[in-house]
Amino acid sequence: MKAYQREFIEFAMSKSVLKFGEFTLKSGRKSPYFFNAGLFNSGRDLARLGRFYAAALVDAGVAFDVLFGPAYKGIPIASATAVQLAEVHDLDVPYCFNRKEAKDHGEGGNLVGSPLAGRIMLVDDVITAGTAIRESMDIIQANGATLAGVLIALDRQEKGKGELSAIQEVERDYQARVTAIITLADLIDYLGERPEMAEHLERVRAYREQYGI
Ligand code: OMP
Repeated sequence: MKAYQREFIEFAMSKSVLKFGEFTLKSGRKSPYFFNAGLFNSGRDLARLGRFYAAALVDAGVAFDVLFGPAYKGIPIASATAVQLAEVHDLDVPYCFNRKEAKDHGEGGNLVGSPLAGRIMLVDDVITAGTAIRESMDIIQANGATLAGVLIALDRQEKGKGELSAIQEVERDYQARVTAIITLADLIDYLGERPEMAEHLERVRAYREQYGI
C-alpha cells in the first residue's frame, strides 16, 4: 500500500465516510463496512478529495480527453478532480456531467460542461454491481465517445452476478481500465496493521470469503 492510500483510508475514517458495522447494500448483501462519499461535505474535504483523485489519475497514466462525472455523486468528484489536476499537476482537462432529468428548454440536452467527445475518463465514488456505470456507458456511447478508463475511490472487489466482479466485467466489456484510490485488499492490509481494529478485520475477511473475487 502506498502512503497516499493509507492517508486516504484515514481521511475517510475521520469523516465517517468509511464506517464499520452492519450495512445493507444496494445488492441486498449485508456488509460489515460501508463507504459513503457524500460525507466528504465541506470545501476543505472536497479540495483534499480532488487531490487524491488527481494523484491516482496521474499515477494510473491512462490517456484521456475529457473527465466525466455521472449525476449525482460523480459531479463534485469530477469538478474537484479537474480543479486539482490544474492546481497541482498543471493539467487543464475539460470536464462534463449529466443531468438526471432531460431539459427541454434553454440550452436543452442533458449534458453540462465540455462536449462529451473522444476518450472519456469516468470518475465516481464506488462500483459494486456496476448498475450506475452501465447507465453512464449508454450516455458515452450515444455521444459517439469511447471509455478510456474509470477512476473510483473504493473498489469493493466483490463478485457480480457471476464469478467476475462488476469492475472486471466493465474492463472486459468496454476494454477500459478501472483504477481505484483504494481496494478492499488495501483496507484489509490497513486493518491488519491496527490491533484495535482486529474485530472489524475479522468481519471484513469473512465478508470477503463469502462475496469477494
Ligand atoms: P452499483 O451502481 O451497483 O455499482 O453500486 C454503486 C452504489 O452503491 C453507490 O453509488 C452507492 O449508492 C452504493 N454503495 C456505496 O456508496 N458504498 C458502499 O460501500 C456500497 C454501496 C452499495 O450499496 O453497494
